[in-house]
Amino acid sequence: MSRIHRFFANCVVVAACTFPAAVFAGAEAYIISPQDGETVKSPFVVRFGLKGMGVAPAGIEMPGTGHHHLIIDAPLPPAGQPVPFDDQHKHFGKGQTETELSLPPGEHTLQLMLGDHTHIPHDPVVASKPIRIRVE
Ligand SMILES: [Cu+2]
Repeated sequence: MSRIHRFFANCVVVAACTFPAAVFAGAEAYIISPQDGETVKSPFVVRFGLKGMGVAPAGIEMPGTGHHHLIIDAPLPPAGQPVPFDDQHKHFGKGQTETELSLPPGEHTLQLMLGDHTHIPHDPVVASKPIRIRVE
């Protein structure tokens, strides 16, 4: 086990690392699918992409990690406070990197945002561009 792996393993065990939820340089969240402008049928799968940081379950404090939030038909929630829990703000606190979604027919926007172990957006915010999709 490398030193860095051992460090992260220790963090998981004690879940009490004192490092801030640092954002790694160049961190980027993006929606792999569907594509911007795509027409889909419910239910459809949304795949989450993340570069430069890692995914960790909610509650696990580890530098350079977070969990995904899918923002549906809503603007990005405010910085510095927990992401709301409702139908427009879905949390993937088990560390999921995809989800199956059913939305009513029509135009919708989807945006991905990373949050830390307490569901607070990173600073600076790590979020995808919003995509527009059409549900048949
Ligand atoms: Cu969350």
